[in-house]
Amino acid sequence: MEIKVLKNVMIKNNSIGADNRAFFREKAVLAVNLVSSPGAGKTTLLESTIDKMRSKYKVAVIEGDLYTSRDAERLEKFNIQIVQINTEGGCHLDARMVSGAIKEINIDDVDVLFIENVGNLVCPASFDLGEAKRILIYSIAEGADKPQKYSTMFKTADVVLINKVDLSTACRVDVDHVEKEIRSINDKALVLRTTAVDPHSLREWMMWLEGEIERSKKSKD
Ligand SMILES: Nc1nc2c(ncn2[C@@H]2O[C@H](COP(=O)(O)OP(=O)(O)O)[C@@H](O)[C@H]2O)c(=O)[nH]1
Ligand SMILES: [Mg+2]
Repeated sequence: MEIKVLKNVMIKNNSIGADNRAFFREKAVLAVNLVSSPGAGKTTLLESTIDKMRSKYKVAVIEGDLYTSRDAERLEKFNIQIVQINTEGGCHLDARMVSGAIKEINIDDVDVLFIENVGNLVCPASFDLGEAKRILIYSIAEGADKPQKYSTMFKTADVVLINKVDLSTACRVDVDHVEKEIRSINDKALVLRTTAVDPHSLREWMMWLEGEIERSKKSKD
């Protein structure tokens, strides 16, 4: 019985996720779902990324958190559209929450929509939000064994950013080894190394992102 209930929840989620995806396509908006453990660097990456791109592209953000609007407050300085979702203890965003949030956004004024998911390396993997791309930020400070331990999350990512590489020596983590582990789980994902606090480290990430934004704009023509 329990299994059936769970199955129904997933079917419903996938159906709303498909509607969200169709909506984003129609509006030529690149929707990006940022997933990670708590503290891996999602908001920091957003701060550095938005700062670099906001003169060129129109950005909106959906912030997902159990409680508080702290991440949304960190992004207020950019003067962009931000919607906060508080899951009140829920460990992930779902497609219905995103569907509600996009009603609060003037989507005609958006090129790229970042969705910062709840920090959790398990649950968000199973919930399609209707995003075009799923970005997993994995911080090397979490330890080299986490990709294998939380492999579902790594399998569903389009891009894996190995973040906090500036801490590799202090954390005694061999970044080449970590990258090999990730590639052995998902050989299709783009794997990049970043230090989100250092905007200079984000060149490849920005190139990839801008390429995807341009692609999604063209798909409308
Ligand atoms: N040294 C270092 N610290 C980072 C990096 N990225 C994020 N941080 C720090 O990690 C902490 C958590 O980052 P935050 O962006 O809030 O993580 P989130 O919970 O995934 O949104 C903050 O103190 C950041 O300054 C990085 O690449 N290197
Ligand atoms: Mg955050």
